[in-house]
Amino acid sequence: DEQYDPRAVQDKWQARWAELDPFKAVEEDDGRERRYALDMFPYPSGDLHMGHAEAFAIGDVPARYWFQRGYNVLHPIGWDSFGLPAENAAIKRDSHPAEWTYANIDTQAASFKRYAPAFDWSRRLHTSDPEYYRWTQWLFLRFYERGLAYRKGGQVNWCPNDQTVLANEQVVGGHCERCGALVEKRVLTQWYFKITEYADRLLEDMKQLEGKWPERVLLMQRNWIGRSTGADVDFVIEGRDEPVTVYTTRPDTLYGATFMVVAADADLAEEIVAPEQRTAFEAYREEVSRESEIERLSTERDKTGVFLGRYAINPVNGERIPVWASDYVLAEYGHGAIMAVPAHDQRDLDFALKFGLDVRVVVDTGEPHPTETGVATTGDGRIVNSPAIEGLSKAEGIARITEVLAERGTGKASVNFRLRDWLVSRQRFWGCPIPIVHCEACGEVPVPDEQLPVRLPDNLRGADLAPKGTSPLAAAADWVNVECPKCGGSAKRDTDTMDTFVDSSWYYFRYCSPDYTEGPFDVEQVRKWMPIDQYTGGVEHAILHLLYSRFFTKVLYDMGMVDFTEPFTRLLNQGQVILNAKAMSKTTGNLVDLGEQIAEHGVDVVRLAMLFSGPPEDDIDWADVSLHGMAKFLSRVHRIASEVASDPGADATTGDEGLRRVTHHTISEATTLVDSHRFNVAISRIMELVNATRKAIDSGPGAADPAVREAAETIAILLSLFAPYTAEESWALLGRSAPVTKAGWPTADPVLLVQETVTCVVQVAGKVKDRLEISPEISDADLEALALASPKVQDALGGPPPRRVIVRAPKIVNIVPGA
Ligand code: ANZ
Ligand code: ZN
Repeated sequence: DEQYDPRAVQDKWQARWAELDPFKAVEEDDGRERRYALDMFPYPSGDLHMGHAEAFAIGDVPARYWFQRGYNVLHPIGWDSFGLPAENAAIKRDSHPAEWTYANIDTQAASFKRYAPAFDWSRRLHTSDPEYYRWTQWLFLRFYERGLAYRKGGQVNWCPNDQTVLANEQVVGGHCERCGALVEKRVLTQWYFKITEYADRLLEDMKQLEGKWPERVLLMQRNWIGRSTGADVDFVIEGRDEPVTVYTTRPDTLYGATFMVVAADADLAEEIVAPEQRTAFEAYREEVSRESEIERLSTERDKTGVFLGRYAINPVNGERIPVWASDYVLAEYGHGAIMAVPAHDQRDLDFALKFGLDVRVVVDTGEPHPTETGVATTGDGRIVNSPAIEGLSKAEGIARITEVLAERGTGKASVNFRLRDWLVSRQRFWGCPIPIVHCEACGEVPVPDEQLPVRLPDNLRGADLAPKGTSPLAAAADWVNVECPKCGGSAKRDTDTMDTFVDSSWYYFRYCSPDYTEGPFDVEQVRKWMPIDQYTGGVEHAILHLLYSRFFTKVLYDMGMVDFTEPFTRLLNQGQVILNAKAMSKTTGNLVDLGEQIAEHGVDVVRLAMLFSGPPEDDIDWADVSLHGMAKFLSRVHRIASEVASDPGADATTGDEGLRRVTHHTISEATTLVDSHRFNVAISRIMELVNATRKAIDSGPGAADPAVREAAETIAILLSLFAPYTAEESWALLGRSAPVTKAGWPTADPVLLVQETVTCVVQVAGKVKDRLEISPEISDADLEALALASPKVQDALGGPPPRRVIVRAPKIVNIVPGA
């Protein structure tokens, strides 16, 4: 018979689904429970690629499952449509970034419609629409009012290629997260969001996510926030009035501090360097300014530094210790200066050994002296050479010395975070304008809400947008020059735009009421839909997007706009699609074209291959995937549906019990497997059901048996989560009306789940001695053991072991007794 072509039914069903619009979320309460399934929204960088195909196939499974279960499901789609690639394309083509952006969105939307995730298209949004970014600006102003958006000067990360500043989170291993260029430092005045004010809560609230988010994402967030506890200790510097404070996690080692190190690029180093050391210091600082943070913190590198010609006084013993400058101390962490304890800190030890500085053991860990081994002893032990805390353990020592310092007024307990404030301004055009006006008389003035949105000018294009280190918006004179909203005097608009991560920090709220005009979202709708039950997306967002979104949610909570503090209840990170173990992403280029794959194999085959290849978290090597196998399976499904010879509504209970048992076992297992995201295993169970059904048709009760219909309908419904076109086509062949998506998830009949038994006859020397109730699937070996263990058989055999045992599972066991 001719092979089914999954491509043949796509157009028909796509049109039919568009008509039925089956995936619309219902705003009103209709008695159904709600579920919110969200996929990380795409950036419109051309057509959809293989990575999208995987992510959206995975994200679609829970959405379709919940539809089947009768929930009121919100599964929206939109575009993260501001950003640099659009601007670079516009420069190249002498056009406006909007042209490229919206053309790509149209392309992706068309591809999505064919790929057919169960989206509610009516909620579609684009972050570059003024209707959307009006509210991004509104939120910025609320942050501003709360002191959470502020401007400050200082050293920032600068991408020399993209000609813009970057947030710390966008610097990966010292390189620009987007283009890979080596990031430089510049001193600039920029806008920041005060995410550090939420550091404790970002950490604390992770308790809500334990076991629901991937452990590695939680770990990455925890490390990024980097909470550390210790003490601030004040050291007097000879010849300086103000003491210098250092932050230490090991105040118990204070007596072992043999020198102090100041960050080479900290103002303090510049201020205290002695005249005779200035030339050496300045040369060194110049060298350091060219290094990345990663290089600076590396423990592998040889230590470098310069003596500042000054001395500090240890507050506990009055000892005079030299002050050095080095790059391994960071200006922006703690106080930009440390007390160095070479015996118990490896970096300090490396430094001391290189420059011949003292090493004094103050914690006896039982290990050899660090100068002998070159290894600092960092573990617990008995504190020595430390009059105020002699003999204590590490923990006791930390507690006690902190008290002593506090009593003397030379120190206190302290908490530090690695997390820095989020730098949000960008010197680029295609982003959300910062709604602030700078007035000569009034300073920073927020644009009044009723004047929002501050729209991007539409007369800039092509070369006007070329990166030059300052915002292209500055060139639009008629846009920049405005009346001050406060005093009416002449003022200028802020010409920076926001980091696009600001746009994506709140889009999922907007989906709950995408056309709302009274605010960023309708508080009531958000209360009904959120938090999000399932969020699916790439692990590349493990820090950036997820941390920022969590921060936004907490601010909205504090504003009284939402009643939860974590936006994403469950998170699933899909793996990557690779080819012969080479990463296939937008940066490395697409080695396999999704459009071509779909044209050749059809949507269902591609989706099924994505889902069947392994657990959703694992990478998929496209070279290992059997598209032919997927097509063959779908063909078998289709053939079964076309052969079923009973009427819809036939009474399944009158059908073949063996097949019914397989069907109901499959339902039961598929339910558990989908619930636990083991989609690939769920698909193998469906495959087994297909095999059993084939067998029932060919060599069992036949195509007219109602159990065969029951199996075929079950296959169609279960398969609708993974291969929607074939599922729908099968459903139609079975005489059912579309859409299969809402057929309802089948429930397993518990009676059919109970293990069936058959009776096995056990003969000894040709005489029936026992009857055993056993599983029909029992192995010969198990049955033999069971038969020999029977007391009646043992009686009949007497003492000696049997001569032969002939097993015909599951019906009969024949035993020939021994002599
Ligand atoms: C003395 C000491 C003795 C330290 C010892 C450690 C072990 P975390 O956990 O990351 O907070 N430190 C402080 N400020 C620093 C800076 N700006 N740049 C580089 N290092 C800095 O680490 C805190 C520890 O890192 C501090 O505790 C300090 O070294 C160093 F046996 O002080 B410690
Ligand atoms: Zn003014």
